[in-house]
Amino acid sequence: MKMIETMRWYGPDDIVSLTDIKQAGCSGVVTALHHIPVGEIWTVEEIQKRKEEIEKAGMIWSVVESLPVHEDIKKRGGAYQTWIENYKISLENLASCGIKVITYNFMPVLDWMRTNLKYETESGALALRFEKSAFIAFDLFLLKRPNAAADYTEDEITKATHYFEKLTDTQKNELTGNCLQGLPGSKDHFTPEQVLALLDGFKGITSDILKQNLVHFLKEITPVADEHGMQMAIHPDDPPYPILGLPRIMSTEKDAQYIIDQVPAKSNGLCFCSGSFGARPDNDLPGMIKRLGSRIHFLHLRSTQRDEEGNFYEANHLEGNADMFSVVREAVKLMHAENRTIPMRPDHGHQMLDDLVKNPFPGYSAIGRLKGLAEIRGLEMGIRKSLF
Ligand code: DNO
Repeated sequence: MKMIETMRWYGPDDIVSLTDIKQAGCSGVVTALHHIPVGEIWTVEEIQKRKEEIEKAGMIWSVVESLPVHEDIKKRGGAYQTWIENYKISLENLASCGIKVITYNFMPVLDWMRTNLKYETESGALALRFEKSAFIAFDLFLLKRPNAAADYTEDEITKATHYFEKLTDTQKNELTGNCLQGLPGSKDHFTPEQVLALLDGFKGITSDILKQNLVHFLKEITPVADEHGMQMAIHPDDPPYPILGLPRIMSTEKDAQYIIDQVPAKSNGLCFCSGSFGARPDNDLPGMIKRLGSRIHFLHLRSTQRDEEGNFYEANHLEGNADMFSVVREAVKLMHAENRTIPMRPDHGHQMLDDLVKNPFPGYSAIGRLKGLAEIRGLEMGIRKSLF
């Protein structure tokens, strides 16, 4: 049993083409209908159109990433019941087109967060980085979130203040732009005003409430997913801890286990992202694969390099803190034990070589991902041949 190799494709506007993905050796594509507003129904017609485009390029649409969850569902307010009903219809429509692995996340307001999208690594290739002082400086002095200071220690605030004092106006704008990236697949940025208003909408939503809202959502949608033999794959929080005063509830093994215990439906599982979980030293990545086992429906393979201050950057796929050998070995063993294949994608990649003069979606350049995929492919083959 071998992992199904895929790459993410952001659709027709992506500068990385389906031909590029095919040449990287992928049999599958991971994509979403990014042009459909969050909450609206994905029609069979729209799904089919995208599916045919992928099949014409000689691959299959293996995984949806993401079928996004409307913010009202996360708050269990507004028109959340309508959005849940729409979600179920989108799932049915996807299933009727044969697309059955669905990634989503339950991070309020923002998806992943980095402070630097062009961090120069030792080789000269560029990586995504999260620097704590930069983020705190953004929160306190650029976003100016009310009461933000209460979330940080005195020492953290002093460091962030020093950091901020050294920034030029251009650097301040860049930091704001990096932190306010729009949702994946969009080239639009949020404005600080928009984000402050969205954050305000989550006032009073504690981590416990958000967890209950996730459980409620899963209880609603998993019967539909089960009926159609689908696999729901929740993506972990990135970074895996609360930010901007928002709760984050999918950051650890305990968090994943909690939703599985609460909603044991067969379809309820996760997208195991070694990069997101791995940004926390207390997440034992290979152990998590072993224990979460059959609940792992999709793999994002990437590594981060952390430092003691809580900063991290995205390392080469086989380097950094994630023990990629053990991660892939556990994945190989899991597939063998359960006699199934798991789709995986090399998550992110450095911006390098010819991609340095292009403008790819952050983390999704062609060459860096190609390199990551090739390295992981070799690692997997070596492990498989040595084990079985
Ligand atoms: C970042 C991605 C995430 C992921 C979503 C899933 O590169 O891994 O944006 O797609 O969180 O819903």
